[in-house]
Amino acid sequence: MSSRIVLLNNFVMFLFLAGCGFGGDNVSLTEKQKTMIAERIAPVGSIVKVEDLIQEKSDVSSEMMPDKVALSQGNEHVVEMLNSGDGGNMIFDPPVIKVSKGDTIHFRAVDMSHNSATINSMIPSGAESWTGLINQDISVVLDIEGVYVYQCDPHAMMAMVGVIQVGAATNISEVKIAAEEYKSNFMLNTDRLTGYLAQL
Ligand SMILES: [Cu+2]
Repeated sequence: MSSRIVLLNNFVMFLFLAGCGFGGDNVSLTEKQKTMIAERIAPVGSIVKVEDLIQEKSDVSSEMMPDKVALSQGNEHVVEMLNSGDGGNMIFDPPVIKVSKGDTIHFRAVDMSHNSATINSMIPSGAESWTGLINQDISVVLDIEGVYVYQCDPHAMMAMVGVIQVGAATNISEVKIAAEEYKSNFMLNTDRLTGYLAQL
């Protein structure tokens, strides 16, 4: 190929580029066109930072965690003994409560064949146990701080249990260990007690 043809090729290429507006001088845009171009080249969607993704992920996992139970107001609290409630069959309602030291809990025999009785391995040391009669209301005053786990004796195998936290959860680690062992008695609702304790 001769050098003349190469030069000619370069010249043609120059004309082509100039015609396309890359020459510079003949490019003049109206404000509207500039705005349109700016909109075209603007990033699509919002910018998501890695930290935000991590935050979102932890939000999702916290949704899967049970809600923590808030301190019940007042000094007297009612727990109903039910055949069926929001959380399933053979259940105390509410199953988990946080109260203040010295508060009274009234267990109400709303449905038949239930009672409320403490489980000895899962009450604070020095606290008094209680054993209600079947079909009878029972009220207890809780003066010792800590976590109390109680059950309905006829439905213990169905994990008809309840949890009361009085003041600070001083014995929570002992109760959690005992609960892991105790849940081998459950034939149904085997994770109920673990779930209840996680709400404290
Ligand atoms: Cu029961």
